[in-house]
Amino acid sequence: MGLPELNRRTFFKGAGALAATAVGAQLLVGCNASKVRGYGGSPRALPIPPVELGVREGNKVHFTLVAQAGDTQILPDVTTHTWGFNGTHLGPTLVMKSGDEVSVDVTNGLDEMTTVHWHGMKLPAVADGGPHSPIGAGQVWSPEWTVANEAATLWYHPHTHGLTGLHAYRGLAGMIIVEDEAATALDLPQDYGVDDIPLVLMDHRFLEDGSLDEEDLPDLGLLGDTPTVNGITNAHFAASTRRVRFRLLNGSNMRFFNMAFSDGRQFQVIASDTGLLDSPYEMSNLAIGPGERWEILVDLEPGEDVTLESVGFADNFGVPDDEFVPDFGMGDSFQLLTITGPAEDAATAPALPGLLVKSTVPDIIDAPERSFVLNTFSINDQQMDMQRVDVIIDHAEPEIWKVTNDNSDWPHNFHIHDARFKVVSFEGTDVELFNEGWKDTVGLPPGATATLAVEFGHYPDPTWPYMYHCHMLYHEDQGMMGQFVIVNPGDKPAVHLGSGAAAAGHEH
Ligand SMILES: [Cu+2]
Repeated sequence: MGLPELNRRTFFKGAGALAATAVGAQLLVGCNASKVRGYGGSPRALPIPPVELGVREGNKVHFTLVAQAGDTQILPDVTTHTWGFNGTHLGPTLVMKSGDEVSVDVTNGLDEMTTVHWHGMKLPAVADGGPHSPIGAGQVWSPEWTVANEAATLWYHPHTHGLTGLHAYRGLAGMIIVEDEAATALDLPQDYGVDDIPLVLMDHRFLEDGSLDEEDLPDLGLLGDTPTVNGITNAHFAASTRRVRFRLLNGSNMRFFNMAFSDGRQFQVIASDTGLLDSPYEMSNLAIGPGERWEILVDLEPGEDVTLESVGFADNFGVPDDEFVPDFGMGDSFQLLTITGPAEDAATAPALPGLLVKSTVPDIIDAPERSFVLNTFSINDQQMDMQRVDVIIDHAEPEIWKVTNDNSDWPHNFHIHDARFKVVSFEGTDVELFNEGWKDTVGLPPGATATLAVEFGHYPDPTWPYMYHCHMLYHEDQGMMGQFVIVNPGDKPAVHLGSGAAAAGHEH
């Protein structure tokens, strides 16, 4: 005697519409209109990942990271078994300066192997932390490099062969803030945790007992249904200033967020993945795919309430919205962070700087051009092979990489290690993505071709490869990844890559 199917559907549609107007995400719980769950309980203060300045002596700075397991209160009234660095969940924000000589001791306190990759950093491949740099349980890995990057928001996360998604999902992820003198001199909010706020965006699925649901969904892997910010649901930020800088990091496995404020207000985008934009761009919504970062400024009136949301992509990110296509969640809408404005007497925000950095574009006249065609779980019809070199770069100049999403109904994206790039053209799709500035990861709606002018860090080494891959982590773990080696002119890659000698059965 249940409701007729038609009525039930109508009811769900109505509930979805209510939730979409942000009357209350609570309504979403147990409702099928959206796959995304609302928040349980009352709002909790946004946790700010601890800042880690390292042990500094001049421009030498040493960091210590310990990967460990523990229990964390992601949900309001139950604990979840998670992984983290220097804590039970996520990791500290590492702060380093351009030109610093960095060393890190990464101790693996877990009971299984993992790796740590410095996403967005130009650095020698042996220090890059890809799948060739496993850290066994109880082992310590100690990479060193000099920070060649300009001021930017980068991050670190595992890059374990076939297990990157699961390890990140369990909580191994942290932010890196690179500072430089030019950026510090700008009149931008830069008081960490006060007006300069890291926001690590993720999504998870939970079982009844609060533990993480680690079952891969067909084609979607660990796409979550419950959004978290800095490791909790239903986070609230009480601003103390009228202008706030949010450093957005999409640390999710598979989800594209479409950031907007509940009242549609405009905000200023000031930085992309790997550095400041030439000038602030006023936007009212902004896509951020897995692995990407954006920095935004938002102005707040004293005492007001506003919510940072992810809203459904109007065009469903170019993904057909039908029963034959997996639901990548492109139409989902949900609240991420409720925000309260500052006190009445908070100082007025200064005028925005008109110019942030002097824009440069890589010189790509006569640059070598390569194509990468992404389809389902392969790139150029091949899947990841730890001992195959896909690309040899034997020079220090920029290259043109033409990257195509050849699937008609799946989204992908593309990340290049040891590099920064500018998107010089974006074709083959009606989806409009904001692609200004230096990036290391670009979103690819179905059919899209992004032409990238890529600058690589030049650290010739025939033995250690770098990765390029889809940063939708289930895709990466299914083999959607290739390897490039940077060598001196005329040199060839080593016969056995990285720890390949051991892998091939040779004794050291
Ligand atoms: Cu992909």
